[in-house]
Amino acid sequence: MRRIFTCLLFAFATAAAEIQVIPRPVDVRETDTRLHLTKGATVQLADTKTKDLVLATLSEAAGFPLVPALASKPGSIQFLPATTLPDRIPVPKGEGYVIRITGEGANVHAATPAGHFHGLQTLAQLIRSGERDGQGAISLGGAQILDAPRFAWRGFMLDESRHFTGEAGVKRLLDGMARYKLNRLHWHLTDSAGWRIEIKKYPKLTTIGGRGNESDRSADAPAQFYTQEQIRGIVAYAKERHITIVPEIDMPGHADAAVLAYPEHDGGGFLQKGNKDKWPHFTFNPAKKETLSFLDDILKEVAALFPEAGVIHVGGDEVHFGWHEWPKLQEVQALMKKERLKDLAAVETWFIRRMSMTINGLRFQTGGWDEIASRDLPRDKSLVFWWRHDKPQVLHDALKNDYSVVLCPRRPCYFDFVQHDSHKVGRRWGGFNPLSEVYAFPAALKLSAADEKQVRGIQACLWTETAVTQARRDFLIWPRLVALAEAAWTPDSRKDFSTFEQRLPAEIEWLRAKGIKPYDPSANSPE
Ligand code: TNX
Repeated sequence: MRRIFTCLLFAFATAAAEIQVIPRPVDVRETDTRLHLTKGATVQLADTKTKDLVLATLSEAAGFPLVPALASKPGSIQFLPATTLPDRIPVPKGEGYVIRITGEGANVHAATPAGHFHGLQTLAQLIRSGERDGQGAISLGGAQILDAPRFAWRGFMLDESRHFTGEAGVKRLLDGMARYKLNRLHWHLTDSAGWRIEIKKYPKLTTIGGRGNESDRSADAPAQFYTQEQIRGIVAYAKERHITIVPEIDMPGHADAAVLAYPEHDGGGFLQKGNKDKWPHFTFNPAKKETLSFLDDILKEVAALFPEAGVIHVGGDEVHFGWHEWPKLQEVQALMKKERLKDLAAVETWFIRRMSMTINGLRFQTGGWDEIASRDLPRDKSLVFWWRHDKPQVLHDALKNDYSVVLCPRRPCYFDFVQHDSHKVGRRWGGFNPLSEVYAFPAALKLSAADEKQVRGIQACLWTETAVTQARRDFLIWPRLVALAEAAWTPDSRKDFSTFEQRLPAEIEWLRAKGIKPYDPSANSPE
């Protein structure tokens, strides 16, 4: 009997030690006080700029409105500087924060607005899961939470070209990312199926290049793209949520939509023989001065639209100049002679270095898929995105050669792969990408401490060839992105898939309340 009692007590104690927060915080200590939040509870803000978002987030979590405290009056919830903590508690830095919940109130301490914002997300999750009494008051367990991210880059890539998401869908995605402390949206805005970013100097990029998508290639398909005004709005919306949007303009390959609009910049494509349904893979012309200036002009407008992106991504993936019949060979041979380039691979390197100089000149780092790691770019001004999971050597060489790297290998980070063996719509490659493998990433890579210093972070990528509708995109993204967020934030020592699975259902509910249609692993909801 006594043993049973001890076991029960133990089970209760461990259950109580798990708070309903994703990503799981670094250090949680519970105390035996309780905080009662009631209607009219007040919030003392750290700055008034973010007032509406902070109050809306907390009020949504509580189910009743919270009100801002007057400057002179401390609130039930207070956002305070890091320096106001008692001496014995380590001061949070950067994106980190400390939350203290006592009988008197909940205080969020941070050194930066991003730290306060992440603390806000934790507190909102705690409030939502707090105990309700009959009158709607919420009781929160006393706690001290110390938290900070493992990786600086916690990202998600969205392919807008193959199928277009649009403003409302992107804002909803940003809301979800913010809740789980993700901080980079890598925005794949151009590809062969459609050009989605308005460029004032070259309007046909969107009016012609924006037409259609992977499912509809008819010439009279409507153009789908973001105007510059919409982009500014979305960038500001993301910024308020401490998410940086990093634009990608894919070049020199994946350029069909652009060269359809401006054929004078066509670097020659190739039609795969015997495969008429495939689009030709057009490239930009590396040998034409006007094409390089055209791309410079585009990059200048992109830089102005994303002034705080830090990185402009140039793609650089899957290009092979000169496949099959190549009408541009003579022009390119002239370039090779002039620049002393020995082969077509050297032309690719020359091209990426040339565009990288433009980007660095605009004071951005050059991002690129892992092919750029062999282009000998300036290490401090470049960022390599490792995607070829079947080529681990590419990652190790990039690290050995001192590049900073974002890890997004197809397995398990590509969300166009199915997440359950019963799913049919989506890719597989010697397996698929279940929630548990996304969660466990990147432990299997066995990165050394030195490697990890060069790893800026991790990200998931959604390519949208098969993701035709928003419901489909939601199903592929969620809840895997929740798992990726915990993998990006929480140190290995605190990661635990079984508690994650217990914390997930409440978040599936939250996602549904936002109008998102996630896959539900506990019910194996149908595709
Ligand atoms: C390869 S991943 C690509 C994308 C495709 C993806 C899925 C990468 C850098 N390039 O263009 O969408 O495979 O088919």
